[in-house]
Amino acid sequence: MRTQVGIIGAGPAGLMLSHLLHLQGIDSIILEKRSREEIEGTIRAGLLEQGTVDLMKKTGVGERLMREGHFHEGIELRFNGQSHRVNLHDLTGGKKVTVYAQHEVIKDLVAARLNVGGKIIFNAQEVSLHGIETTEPKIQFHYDKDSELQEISCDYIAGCDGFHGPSRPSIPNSVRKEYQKIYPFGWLGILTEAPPSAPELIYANHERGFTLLSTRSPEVQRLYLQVNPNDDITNWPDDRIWKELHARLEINGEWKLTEGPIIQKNIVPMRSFVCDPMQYGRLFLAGDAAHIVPPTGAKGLNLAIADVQVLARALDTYYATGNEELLKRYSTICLRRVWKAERFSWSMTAMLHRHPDHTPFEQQIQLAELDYVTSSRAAATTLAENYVGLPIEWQAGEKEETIAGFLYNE
Ligand code: RFL
Ligand code: PHB
Repeated sequence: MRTQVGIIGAGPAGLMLSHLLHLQGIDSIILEKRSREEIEGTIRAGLLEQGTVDLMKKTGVGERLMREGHFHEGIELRFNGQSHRVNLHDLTGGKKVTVYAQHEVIKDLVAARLNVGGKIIFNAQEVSLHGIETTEPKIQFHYDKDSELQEISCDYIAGCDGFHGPSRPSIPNSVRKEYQKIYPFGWLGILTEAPPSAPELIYANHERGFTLLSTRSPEVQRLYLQVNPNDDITNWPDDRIWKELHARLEINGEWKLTEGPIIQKNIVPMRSFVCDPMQYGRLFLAGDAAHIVPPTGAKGLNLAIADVQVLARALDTYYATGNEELLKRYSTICLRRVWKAERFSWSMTAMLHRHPDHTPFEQQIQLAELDYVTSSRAAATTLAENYVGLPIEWQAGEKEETIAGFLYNE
């Protein structure tokens, strides 16, 4: 088999890249180790930045998102028994965020690719990368455990295979620098069949630990509790979860949390991670394969989408003109934005969680920070512009907005 760009992984990064390349007339094949049902059913992210929504709309995959997504102009921060609204819309000159589940994004992108004959090989086994330092890199795999070895030759490989995939380790250790921080807490996430308890997302700092209240639909809500990352989900029967949620979300006044049957629950650990560079030879990493953020800033999926926008444009420039200059700068362009998102996600995590090793002094500093971001317009603006998403900076002075028209004519 041969294709121009071999893509490993059918997450948001791999699928969006394949979709953008198709719009630019560039051929790709996606290799995914899981089944279509699995990738379309995995519950993960929920919050899309304005730029992600705009890209989906502009490239023809935003129809259901515009119909079923929930558009939010603000978020609520709770601490010391009080509630404070951060008006994202006013503070950012009219930007919003959208709640639309990651697996719905996946369904829309898979459908868009398959509708136009796009090639996604599901259940691909033992995927491996070869010759990434040559001009004809190859991806090998098996259709299933007992079938013979297959090979795809390509011009470039996009490693969109998440944190545990084979792409990042294909970059030699001597070239790759990795930065990591492991947090001493995890998130217990639930889905519940209940009506919304609040019109906007609530991020709550409480002495018992952090809580986030988010939504999915008028019938299903998504909530998270800070827990010990090594805790077992069997220690969390439903009544314990509700008791904890009520306690941590309580405020002085009328507000009440609405309960419902819990239909899904799990615990995920939290880490920050960056791989530098994000490219080597003819291999380009995108999304979680290159970087991880703790979910408090809601940036992971959005960063994955920003990476592949840069990669799609760089590949388009190369195929149209033979100029490799943007491809060479791929990692540098992406990492600038990645590190800002890392900083924001780390700072939201630090501000909102209970840290097991914090002294009373550090707890007071944390409350002072929350007081500051909810009482100073300058501090609230900093939070808001990061939360709705920073632009891609192609080079000094040239931001995302100036590029959108070039890529996709509306
Ligand atoms: P993915 O989604 O992990 O997709 C990688 C794909 O590669 C496949 N794969 C392989 N395929 C072939 N061969 C192999 N050997 C392979 N190994 C792996 C996998 O099966 C998979 O299909 O990476 P991608 O595309 O980079 O997307 C990243 C996002 O999924 C991730 O950053 C977000 O989910 C993070 N995240 C959030 N991001 C947001 O922008 N907004 C949010 O509100 C948000 N909330 C969250 C989150 C992540 C969470 N968890 C579960 C960590 C909330 C949570 C709880
Ligand atoms: C979600 O709805 O899953 C969600 C929202 C905001 C976050 C993280 C997750 O910061």
